[in-house]
Amino acid sequence: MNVTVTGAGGQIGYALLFRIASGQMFGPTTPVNLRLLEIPAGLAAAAGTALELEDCAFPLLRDVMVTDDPTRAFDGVNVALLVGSRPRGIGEERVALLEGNGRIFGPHGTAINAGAASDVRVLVVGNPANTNALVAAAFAPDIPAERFTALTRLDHNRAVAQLAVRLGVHVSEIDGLAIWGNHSATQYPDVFHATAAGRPVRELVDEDWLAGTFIPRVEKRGYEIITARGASSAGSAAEATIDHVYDWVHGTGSSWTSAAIVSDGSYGVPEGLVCSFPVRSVDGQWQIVQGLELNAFSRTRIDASVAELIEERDHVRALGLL
Ligand code: NAX
Repeated sequence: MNVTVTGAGGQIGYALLFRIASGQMFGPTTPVNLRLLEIPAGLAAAAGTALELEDCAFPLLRDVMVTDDPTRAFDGVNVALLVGSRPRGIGEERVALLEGNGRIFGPHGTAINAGAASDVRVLVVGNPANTNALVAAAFAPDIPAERFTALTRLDHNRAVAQLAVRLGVHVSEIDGLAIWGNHSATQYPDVFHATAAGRPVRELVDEDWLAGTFIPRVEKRGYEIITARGASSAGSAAEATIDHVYDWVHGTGSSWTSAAIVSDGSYGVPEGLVCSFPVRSVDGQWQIVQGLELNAFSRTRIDASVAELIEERDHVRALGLL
């Protein structure tokens, strides 16, 4: 398995690479080659991580390449984890952020299109993740768009954890939760189809708690982490990245999870947007869970997040990135 990690010298890269090399992403029998892509300023950090990877003597790790050349990094790639992105500057307009990231995800899409293996799967972690995935897919016209996804599994895992605490159950007893929309402050964690130890969650919580406590806590958890540790989420982001790819490759069984995938128009989300949905992974492909009834509480919030995605899409389109 050829795995490329962009932004490999950053903090998520550091938390992620060892887990991949140890077998957590593909299981205990699949050897991996790692390609660490960085910009020149990040190469030294990535090279240092490569030394440590060597020192782990992982039985499954075959080869480690460190490079600042996207063409080399994505040649033959099976799984591309696009973590490196340009952070938002202080006071920077959203459109400038989208443009700056377009200059990263456009060329990465082009390099993936040119060199990736025919079964390539792409997961965008770098923010704004949904729209970065849209741009990368647009620059890779020969690769089916559904191979481009963005990470909302961290939001999903955070929501599961918060709900479990509130209801006094273990996280493994929460089922049927979903994140809808954008990986941003407009995301909507939906508990209306969830169960906790087999009981419908909607009978155990009220809308005041959902609107006033649960949803804001999940949406703002990233800020809570930054305030607490003085740096943004890294270990939990890496774990969610592992979870997303593991489920994509191995399947989810009957239960579902959350991932931002290309919309097919389900639930009124415009076709082509990269939007988070409740999803199952079946035969190596994400499928949107169908037939869920959405009440007014959910519909309003999903529509607001989708409106933000449409706005981002229109910005990158105006910039000539789509
Ligand atoms: P860091 O700043 O620690 O690392 C980013 C790395 O990317 C740097 O080493 C930088 O040199 C590299 N980089 C920049 N441009 C690059 C390019 N064109 N090619 C290759 N590498 C490049 O950030 P980190 O904490 O690792 O976070 C990475 C991204 O994940 C950020 O955009 C962050 O906002 C995003 N996150 C997304 C999450 C999600 O759930 N989707 C959650 C965690 C995280 O906030």
